[in-house]
Amino acid sequence: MSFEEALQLAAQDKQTAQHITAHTPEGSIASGSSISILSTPPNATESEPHSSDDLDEQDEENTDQNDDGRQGGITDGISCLNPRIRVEWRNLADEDKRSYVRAVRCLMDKPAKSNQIPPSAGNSVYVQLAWVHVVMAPVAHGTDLFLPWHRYYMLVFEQLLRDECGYRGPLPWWDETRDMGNFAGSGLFTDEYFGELPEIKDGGVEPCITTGVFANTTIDIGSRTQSNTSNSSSTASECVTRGEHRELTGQVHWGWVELCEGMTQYTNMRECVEQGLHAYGHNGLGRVMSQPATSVRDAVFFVHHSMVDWQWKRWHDGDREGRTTLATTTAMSMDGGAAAARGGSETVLSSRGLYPDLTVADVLDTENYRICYRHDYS
Ligand SMILES: [Cu+2]
Repeated sequence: MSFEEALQLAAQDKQTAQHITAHTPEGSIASGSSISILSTPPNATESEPHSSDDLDEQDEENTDQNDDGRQGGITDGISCLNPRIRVEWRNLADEDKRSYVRAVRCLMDKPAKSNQIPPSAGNSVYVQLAWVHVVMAPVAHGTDLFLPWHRYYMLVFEQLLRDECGYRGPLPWWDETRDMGNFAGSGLFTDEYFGELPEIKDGGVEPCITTGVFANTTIDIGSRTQSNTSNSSSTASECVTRGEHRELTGQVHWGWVELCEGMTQYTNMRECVEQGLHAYGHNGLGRVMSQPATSVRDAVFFVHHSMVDWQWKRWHDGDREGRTTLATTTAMSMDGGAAAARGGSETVLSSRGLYPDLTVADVLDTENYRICYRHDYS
């Protein structure tokens, strides 16, 4: 989507908003099934500080003051008392940057959890995680589930870092608008961290990543039959290549952030985010990152999607009372199970068993007692 097209979408969005205002006396989003996620949390009387659910669980280390004084994710089972903070890459201490990329690399080197997916030998935890993205790609892109499923996916990723690789630092996000047209200058693409990001001009060939913590990795996801991509230029067993296409990264400007968060309808905002900064960031980083299903092969995926999540969070903060439901989400199957019948905010978000499912309602507000995080700035 070009920025001009996004402006048109914004104009339509405003007309729709006026239309709704004219026909509903309350003037709010017309949804009969709005679910307030802040009201009446389940088991409120039990007030357990920790849920038994793995994904909700806040580690002992993390519910108390950490060694380094960092706090985060403190919840009393009712509200999010002290959220974990996701830190923009440049605001992370060098030591945290190093331990973050090492922890991600650790997921790549760690043998797959037994009896877990996918069922083939020689896989790593990271490949399992990437595989989950491949199988979920058709429902998790181009639909209203794009934002909630990827939020859940980021939480699964964070929990794997903690459980499998002992990571205790904050999850980083990358404010790409600060690097418009020069992603290479972001500080991510150095020998110490993600490795090189060469500029690719017309017809240039993107090299394999041979420097940095992820040098010479392949991330073989195996069969790509479910990857839902028509472009076969990135086969799963090839090296991970990367290159900056500045005609695309040059589109990553702050105007998108404000335009998307100005939308009144969830679906319009989602489309604006997905086809705006999300798409330009992916495509601007070359052929591995531009594959919708298999882009997780490049670990930079996660700092990118952390930024996408930040955009949704900003939108939600614009109207915390009203933006508490995905009014138009219909029932979709994420796992083929019985949960498929439930739609809207009750739609189940699945990681195919890596961690317990959550629902859309669980992740609509990052500052609820279940997921309890926010970003270092908005
Ligand atoms: Cu995705």
